[in-house]
Amino acid sequence: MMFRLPLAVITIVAAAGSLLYAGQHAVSQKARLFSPGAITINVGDTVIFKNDDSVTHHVYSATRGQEFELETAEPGDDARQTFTKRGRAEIRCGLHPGMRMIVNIK
Ligand SMILES: [Cu+2]
Repeated sequence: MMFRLPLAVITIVAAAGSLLYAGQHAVSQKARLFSPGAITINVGDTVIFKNDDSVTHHVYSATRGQEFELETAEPGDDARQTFTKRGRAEIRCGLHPGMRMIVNIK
């Protein structure tokens, strides 16, 4: 019993630590492009899509297994997506068909 409690505490602290340090990655939407055009992140990381443009933007993925759609974002606003599965997601804007980027999730 002497060993079990400290071990449990260590496990909880480690789990909390990994949540605390889940990465955040900024992607800009500017001049009707995503920038950068590709990023690599870890499972559990969040990508913040910042609208640095003068027009409304949108973010979605129709990639199989990585599907999501965020609310449209006005200039100055951002939209966030946490990626919970390994793989590769093609990110697009529903308002500007030429806007595409890749998120690789390790
Ligand atoms: Cu757009």
